[in-house]
Amino acid sequence: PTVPSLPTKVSDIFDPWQWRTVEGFDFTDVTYHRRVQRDEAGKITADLPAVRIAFDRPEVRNAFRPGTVDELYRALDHARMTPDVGAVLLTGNGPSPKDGGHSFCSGGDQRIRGRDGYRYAEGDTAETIDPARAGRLHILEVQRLIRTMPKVVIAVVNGWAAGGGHSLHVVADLSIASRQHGKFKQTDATVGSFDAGYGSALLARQVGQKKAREIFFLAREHSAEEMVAVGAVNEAVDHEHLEEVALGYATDIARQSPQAIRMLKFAFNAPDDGLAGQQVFAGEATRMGYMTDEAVEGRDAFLAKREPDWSEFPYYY
Ligand code: S0N
Repeated sequence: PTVPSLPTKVSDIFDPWQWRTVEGFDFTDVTYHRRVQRDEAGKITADLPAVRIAFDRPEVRNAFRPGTVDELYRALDHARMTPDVGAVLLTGNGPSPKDGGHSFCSGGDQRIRGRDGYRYAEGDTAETIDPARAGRLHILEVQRLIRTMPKVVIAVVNGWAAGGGHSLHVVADLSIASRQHGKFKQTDATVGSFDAGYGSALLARQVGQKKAREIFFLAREHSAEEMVAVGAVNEAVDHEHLEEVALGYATDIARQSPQAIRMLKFAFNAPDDGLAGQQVFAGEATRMGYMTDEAVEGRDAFLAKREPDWSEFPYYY
């Protein structure tokens, strides 16, 4: 029977039964779904702690134009601020209606790029573009959000991960790839661009300097299995089971302590993120500190205009 609350099937391996569309957004370039539990009739009985955010431009191998990046940021930020979401699946819809090609993301839309200010919306011209919005590589803001959000971001690489799309999988916490269609190609240098931040340096942390340089300098195609072998991808999975396996990851993540997960994520990040990484880690530590009787004593003493009494609190546990 037709279940009215089922969302549209947005990709060949998207299972509408698992999801509801997150309302309140007018996205055109990405889709945003929340995982749900349904009863036998298909009625939603609970939200589950995972979301799915997907590029939705399969006709251009899910390249992102400026508006795509804005939408992606908004969806990720919404997921960041949703307290009962612990995992984000980042993937690409498809296959392409034009030629059946599968893609995760092929990076920046090369038709809307350049020194004339790449942050054009369609219809903008050099005369109408808001200078404050021109020429910003705001996909880097998305990378930082993925890196600093206290949730596990899983790149579900269903097809091509190229250029800036390759970098997004690198910056994700975990990557799972389609054995048949997951393909990796770092084309930045081919088109005269270069991700000199996470996309390259973090990749080198993952696969070693020589391999990372090979991936960038030669811009060759790499299979999912090859990427597993070098440590850039966690698992290669038969295409039809890719999202199912990703949901299994999300389910296992949801079994862990949220606090432990975010402290671990920020601890993994900290050595590579320098003081910015320390700040994120320390922010969480401070938040936890505020929950102790000791911190409450400091606050209460200030508010009561008295000296704090630390006698209850040892220097060593
Ligand atoms: C992904 C590749 C390897 C797939 O090859 P395949 O399967 O042979 O498909 P194609 O026939 O090449 O592609 C099918 C159709 O899709 C279009 N298309 C593909 N990728 C893009 C793209 N990135 N931009 C625009 N269109 C794309 C093709 O043109 C084709 O269209 P039709 O059917 O009309 O001919 C292969 O496609 C490939 O190599 N793609 C380019 C990958 C690439 O170099 N990406 C850019 C790398 N740099 C970055 O991402 C940095 C970011 C950036 O530069 C940027 C640019 C613009 C705006 C913002 C940014 C930003 O950073 O924020």
